Parts: sequence; C-alpha cells; structure tokens
Amino acid sequence: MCSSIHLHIGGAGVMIGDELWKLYQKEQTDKNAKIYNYNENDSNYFPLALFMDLDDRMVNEVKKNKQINYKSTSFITGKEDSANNYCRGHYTIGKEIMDKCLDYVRKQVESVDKIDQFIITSALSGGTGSGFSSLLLERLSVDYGVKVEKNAFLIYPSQEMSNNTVDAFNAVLATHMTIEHCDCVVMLDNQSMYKSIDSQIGLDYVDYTHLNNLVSQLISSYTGLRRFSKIDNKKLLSELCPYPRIHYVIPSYGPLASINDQINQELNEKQLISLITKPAQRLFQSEINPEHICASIVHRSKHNNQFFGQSDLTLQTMRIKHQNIPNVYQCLSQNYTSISELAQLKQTGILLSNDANLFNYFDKLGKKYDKIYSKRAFVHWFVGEGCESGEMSECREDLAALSKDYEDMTDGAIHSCEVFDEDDIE
Ligand SMILES: Nc1nc2c(ncn2[C@@H]2O[C@H](COP(=O)(O)OP(=O)(O)OP(=O)(O)O)[C@@H](O)[C@H]2O)c(=O)[nH]1
Ligand SMILES: [Mg+2]
Repeated sequence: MCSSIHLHIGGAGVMIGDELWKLYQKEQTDKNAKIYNYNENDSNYFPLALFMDLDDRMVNEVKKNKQINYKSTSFITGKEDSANNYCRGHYTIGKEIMDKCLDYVRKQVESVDKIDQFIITSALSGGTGSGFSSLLLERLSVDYGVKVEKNAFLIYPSQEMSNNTVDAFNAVLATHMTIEHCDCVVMLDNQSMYKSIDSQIGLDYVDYTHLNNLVSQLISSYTGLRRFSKIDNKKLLSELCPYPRIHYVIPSYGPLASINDQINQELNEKQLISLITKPAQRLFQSEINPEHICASIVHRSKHNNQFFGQSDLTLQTMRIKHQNIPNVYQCLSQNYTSISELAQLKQTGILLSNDANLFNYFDKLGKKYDKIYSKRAFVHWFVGEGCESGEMSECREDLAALSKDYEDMTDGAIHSCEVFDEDDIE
C-alpha cells in the first residue's frame, strides 16, 4: 500500500499545510481514504506530515489545532527566521536542524509499506521556503534517489506585488535546485490567486487563509485521485512533463463561490470547462496566451461522469503540442472547504498546463535578478552566509538555460503573440 509524505516548509508552506490538513480532516471519514496520507498506529491515525520553519510563530499556530492528531515530532523549528536570505536557510541556520528533519522523514518512511512521493509546499520569496527547501530536496535525493518522487506546490514571487527586495535572488537560487531535484513543480503566485478569487466571489476581505485554501483545494484534488478513486496520481503530473527539465506546470481552479451565492455558481459541464480554460483564470502570472505543451484536467464531483469533456468543443479545439485533447482525471469525492464563508459545490475542475510561454516569466525573473546583481546590491548578505559568488552566477545561468528550453518549445510566433485582454474575465 502506497503512502505520501507532506513537507510544509517556511511561513507560507506551513500555513498552506495547516489549511490542507483541516481539509483532509473533513474529507476523510472513511479509513480507506486515510491510508495514503496518514500513519496508522493502534487505530489512531497520524498525519504523515512535517511542518518545518526556522522560527516558531507559524508552526505554533498549527499546533493550536488540537482536532488533528499531529505527532509532536512532526513540528521542527529553529530559533530565528532566515531574514529573507536563501543562504541562511540553506547554509547556516537551516543546516543545523536538517538532520532532525531527515530523521523524522526516515522514521515515517520506515513506518509505512511504501512511500511513492513527497509533496512539498513552500514560498520562494523568503529565505526558509527557498533555502531550506532546496537543501531538503537535495538531501532527499541522496537518501531516496529517484524511487520517491518529489512534487512541489510553490509560491513564486509576484511581478507587481513584492514585499522583499531580494525575492528574485531567493527564487532564482531555489529554482536551480527544483530543476535538478523536483519531478514536477506546480507554480502559483499570490497576486494571481487574489485576482482569481476576486473575479469569482465578492468577499469584503481576502487574506492569506483564502489563498491557502485555494492551494489546498488543488493539492487535495490531486491526492484525492489516489485517496478516493484509486488512481496513481503521480501519473497525472508525470504525464505533463515530457522532458526532464520541462516540469513546471500552471494550474487553474474553479469555480469558487461564497456560501450566499452557491446556487448561481453551480456550473454545468460546458461552463466549468470554459471557466478553467480561460487564460485569466490561471493561478500563475503569465501575460501571454498559453501555448500548451501538455495539459490535463482533474474533475472533482460526487458522481462518476466517464464522458466528462469528451465532446466539449473548447477542449477539442485546444492546441496542445503533445496531445490531441487534455487528459481528464476524475476525482470521485464531494468538494469540501475549510473556510466557512465558502460554499461546497457539486463539481469543481482544475486545468494543469505545462506552458511553453513560461519562458517569459523565467526571463523576467532573470532580469529582475540581474538588476540587483549588477549593482552588487545585497550580494554581501548572501556571500556572508556561505554562498560562493560562483554559485550565484551558476544558478542564474541555469535559469537562462531553462528559459531557453521553454522558448524552444514555443511555435516561434511568440513575439507576435497576442497579449490577452484583462477584460476577458467574465
Ligand atoms: N499564499 C501565502 N503566501 C504567504 C503566506 N505567508 C507569507 N506568504 C508570502 O510568502 C512569501 C515568503 O514568506 P514566508 O513563507 O513567511 O518566508 P519564509 O519561507 O518563512 O522565510 P523567512 O521568514 O525569510 O525565513 C512572502 O512574500 C509572503 O508574501 C501564506 O500564509 N500564504
Ligand atoms: Mg519565516
């Protein structure tokens, strides 16, 4: 019997984990569904999860939730955060608690029949989510090789919403590690998630909890394929990655509805597909229209609909480099939500797309990095914490190579590609 281990790292990663496990708790009344992400001991079920942060504020918030049977050892914290510095998370203070984390992971691996994947959540703008996650990925590759996949749901810096001047340094250094050590990366950014929530529901106030709920819905539908429908969910992501380095995926999710507007937001099949295939619905910034290399849909509902999407014109006419139409996966489960003001809808959908136009984002991230690096601004922060200056250039070059890999996947018509209209959001 296969299981997965969830690793929640840094402030954002931990808070996403908090929301996700609240959701799992609501969804999994049946013990068969628990096998995949809980560890059973004398009829008690413990989440196979690690919450790790270099300071303890966020982790303490998670610990307050006594309804979930977390093991006390599944929380590992340091004394101070990494002050937005990748290298503090990677080389200095992060390193001190790495062995403790690996020890915990090893014990979890030994306690179940077989682990098929690590699911990682973190944000790359800060120092812990970028630096410590990278170090952990590296060490997991050494200990478990390619036998256990590493799939990550990562919050990348938003282009117009930055609260940290060195976020480009952190994201570039961390991306270098994800190229080599992740099997698949689902990319998200806060600005796009705010936009998606705003366009679908008129809430007076949207905060991180709503964003974390959105990420949790994605992860929960992904693992739900295994938990409820006995489908090898890893296949979903690996099918989206035709070449080893081309493993970055943009998600769209919908619909979302407030509890007061539930009836208006229940969509039929055609409307649901039309919603999730709209470029403006993507949860990751990308200004130009998508050029799908591979794409898949996860349809989550209580009832099986084996014909879902098969005769839908939008899907039939979608241009996808390596497929005719997107693969459709069915997650047979009710849609739950852990936020009381959000409605539980009859059906929801996710579109996951490996998009050649991601080269545009990698390019912009690189340029932002160059702008700070050319003035040598803040570089001493990173070098002072153990980063060799050669490493910074190596990571930058690797990002440029990744961008080129993606650009090579485009049709070459990218420069004349139409910029999608902001007003496209219905
Ligand atoms: N979606 C989401 N984003 C968050 C949350 N908390 C912080 N962020 C964003 O994530 C980025 C990184 O912040 P953190 O995750 O707190 O940073 P960290 O990984 O703990 O790193 P250090 O605090 O520097 O050690 C910031 O740019 C925030 O905007 C959260 O709960 N959800
Ligand atoms: Mg932090």
